[in-house]
Amino acid sequence: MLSQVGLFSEPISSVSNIPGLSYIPNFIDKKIEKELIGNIDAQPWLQDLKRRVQHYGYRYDYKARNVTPELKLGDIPNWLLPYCQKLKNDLLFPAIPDQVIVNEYQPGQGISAHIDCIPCFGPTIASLSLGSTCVMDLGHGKTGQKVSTLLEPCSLIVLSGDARYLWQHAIAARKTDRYNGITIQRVRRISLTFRTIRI
Ligand SMILES: O=C(O)CCC(=O)C(=O)O
Repeated sequence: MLSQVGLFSEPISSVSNIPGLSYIPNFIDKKIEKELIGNIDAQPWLQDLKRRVQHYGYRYDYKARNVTPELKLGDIPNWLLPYCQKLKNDLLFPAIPDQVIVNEYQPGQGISAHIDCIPCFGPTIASLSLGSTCVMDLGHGKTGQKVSTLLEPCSLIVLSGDARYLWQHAIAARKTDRYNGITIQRVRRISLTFRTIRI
């Protein structure tokens, strides 16, 4: 089994034929990753799910599976705004994202298969990975086709088109992942998922 440190000397671009899925290794560098983790850990965490989360811009109501204007929390904080602006500047997003959810995954924690709320959020969703490598599983709702892709620390996965609307994505609740014949030990992972609100 391999640990996280020095696992891949070269960035791996996940190979996927899913239309609308892009994977950008090293979207940020290690210094920014550390800064982001520091900023995130200085904020209060919500404990209302199995994993800890933070919501910015608007709170997403997991029970109602909805976002409403009343759930506006305020502006995206200054420490997070440059990354929202970068997504727009890099032409990855049609507008500056105005909603971000931070998820913390301790080894053994995951997120169940879902498509991000279609009426709530715009056509592009992107997730920035910090801390740990993990495998994301994608499944086509109609054909049942399955694809697994590796998410490395500092990488960005962008879902639009089919990848956004026809494929579910999930992270299995387990402590290790197997990818290309290698078993990879998970460590603490934090992801930031960027969205635009449609309400
Ligand atoms: O952790 C991730 O990369 C994915 C997060 C996600 O799917 C979500 O917040 O809806």
